[in-house]
Amino acid sequence: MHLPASQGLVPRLLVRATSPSTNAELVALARAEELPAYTTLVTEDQTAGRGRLDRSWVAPAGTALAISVLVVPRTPGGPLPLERYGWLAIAAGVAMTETVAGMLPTASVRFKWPNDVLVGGRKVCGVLAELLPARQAVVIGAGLNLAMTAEQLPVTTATSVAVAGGDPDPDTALAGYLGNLQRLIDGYLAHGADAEASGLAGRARELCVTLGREVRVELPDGRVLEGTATALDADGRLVVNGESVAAGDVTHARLG
Ligand code: BT5
Repeated sequence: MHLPASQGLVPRLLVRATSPSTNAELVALARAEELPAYTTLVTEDQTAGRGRLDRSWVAPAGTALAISVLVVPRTPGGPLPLERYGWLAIAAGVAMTETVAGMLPTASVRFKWPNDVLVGGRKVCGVLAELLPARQAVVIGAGLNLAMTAEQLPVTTATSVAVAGGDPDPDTALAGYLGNLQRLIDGYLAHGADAEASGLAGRARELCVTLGREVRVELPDGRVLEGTATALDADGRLVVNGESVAAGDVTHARLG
């Protein structure tokens, strides 16, 4: 893969011809050796991609990017408190939403809390953040559908940059994403993990398709919460019927 625009945007860019899972590979590397913050591992051929809750992420070789970035969050006051980590994954969703919007200027590109990027209501990217407790770091993975044809889409709810009519250039996508991600996360951390003050919360609200919708949230403990999603709270949790939810599967009752 030829990535001239992306090279130099991060301290270390590891490009793999193939990888079982860029998240799994970067987590293993980060455990084994000291890596600089924003070390990035990328491939166009991920063979055992991971979604959340043991689901899988699937893309034919050469049609998508799997990107994993090591984030080592430090605020001016010290390490990032654990409850403030939620904004890091949201920053990745926002960064990718901005990137895809730049590649598809006439499309409706929106962020679906907590981890999806949608084009015209269809999923073009999923984000998976995996915490490394010992190192107080997190690996943030993003799978982006680029050159997939309509026939190659793995599920009917998916789309790709090419299907949406854009130029599926991996270097444009990666450079845009890495630039946006570092700007958003560095700003958030420099403001002492205050998402409101850094502008991250405002940007997320602007792009988030979930707010104001009737939603059904399947919580990890099996409970189901139904109601209107009204806000993102200070920790990046979704507020539904006045209750904050940290992670769950959100279905929009009405998509429009
Ligand atoms: C996600 O999970 O959306 C997170 C996906 C993260 C993938 C990246 S790629 C780089 C890094 N390395 C990894 O191993 N993973 C990360 P979730 O919300 O659980 O969505 C998974 C569901 O999305 C699946 O059950 C399918 O229904 C659907 N799906 C699978 N592949 C897809 C694709 N290419 N495009 C759209 N939807 C897909």
